[in-house]
Amino acid sequence: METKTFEAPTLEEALTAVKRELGPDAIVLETKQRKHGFGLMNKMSFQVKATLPPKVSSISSTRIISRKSELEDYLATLLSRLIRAGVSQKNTKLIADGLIPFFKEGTLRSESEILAKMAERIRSFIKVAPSLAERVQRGQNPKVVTFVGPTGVGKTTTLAKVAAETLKTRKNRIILATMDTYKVGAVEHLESYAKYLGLPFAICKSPNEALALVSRLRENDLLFLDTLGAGPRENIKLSEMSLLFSQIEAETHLCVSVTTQERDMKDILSRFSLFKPSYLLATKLDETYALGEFFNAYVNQPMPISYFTVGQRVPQDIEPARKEAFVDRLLSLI
Ligand SMILES: Nc1nc2c(ncn2[C@@H]2O[C@H](COP(=O)(O)OP(=O)(O)OP(=O)(O)O)[C@@H](O)[C@H]2O)c(=O)[nH]1
Ligand SMILES: [Mg+2]
Repeated sequence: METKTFEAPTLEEALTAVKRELGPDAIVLETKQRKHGFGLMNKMSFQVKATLPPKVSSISSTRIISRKSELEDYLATLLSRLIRAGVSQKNTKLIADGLIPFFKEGTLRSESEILAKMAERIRSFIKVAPSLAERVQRGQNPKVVTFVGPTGVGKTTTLAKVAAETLKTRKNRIILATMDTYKVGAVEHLESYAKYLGLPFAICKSPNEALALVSRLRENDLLFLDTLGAGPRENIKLSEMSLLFSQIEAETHLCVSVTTQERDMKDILSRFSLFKPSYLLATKLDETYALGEFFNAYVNQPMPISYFTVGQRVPQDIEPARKEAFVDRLLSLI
């Protein structure tokens, strides 16, 4: 708003002129007394510079517009983080679609509200299960727990971590056994964990030996059975093992490394579905910031996630799967 100058013989008259022209809200910026002429002939006058306050509505609307675009920028930043993490365009849109109505309604008024809504939206695509230790604590333990999956994803290491966690509940006698008598050093690998944890250890050279071991289990025993890694194309190995597990009613955790490409992960999920796994177990979260491909492969899966493994150390590098931890990692917040 421009300033205007008013002049009158008295200050009062100048201010009245300001009020008449600019109204009661006028802001006086400056007043000056001026002398005209010399000696007895001089005359005084008063000059007032005034302006109007900026319209309240124009302030608030510009603020709302600028705030709105800041918030839109923030939403765009979060969405680009998802894309950078490998979440597909389709899934990113699916996540964003859940936020847009709230945006339009004006319900999301700060960055933290947007983040919370987005986290809630992502959480809605994920299912997690209580940890085995929690279920054991409640007396809901299975008799046999197995870990299946492709070679090298961390099945043996994870088995030792979960056994160690369950051991803390002191509810059951825990036994470790392996069916992996093919790979050099595989027996010694699990045996060394059994020794470390002070647990009994057994070797099953065939499905029949595994069946016999299970039949000898006592009430409340909990057997952790390690399997040999099978590539998704090794159908015979997979079929033999799945047949055995269906006979012994094992609780099966399908282990996948989150570093696996989406296409391969989908292939693994479909080939290992013959085990009817109860849980998906996500390994090696420490090895990547890009959880998007895992998310894409997982989105339509019915299985809850049981654990996240986050490093090589046994027993500490494992967490019961938590939706919040997954979202934080997916959005690179931790
Ligand atoms: N960085 C990282 N490495 C892991 C994790 N879990 C396991 N590993 C490592 O992955 C490698 C393979 O682990 P194993 O437990 O032998 O994997 P496996 O699935 O039993 O392998 P096979 O029996 O050969 O199929 C080892 O070097 C582990 O230390 C994890 O969460 N993070
Ligand atoms: Mg192994």
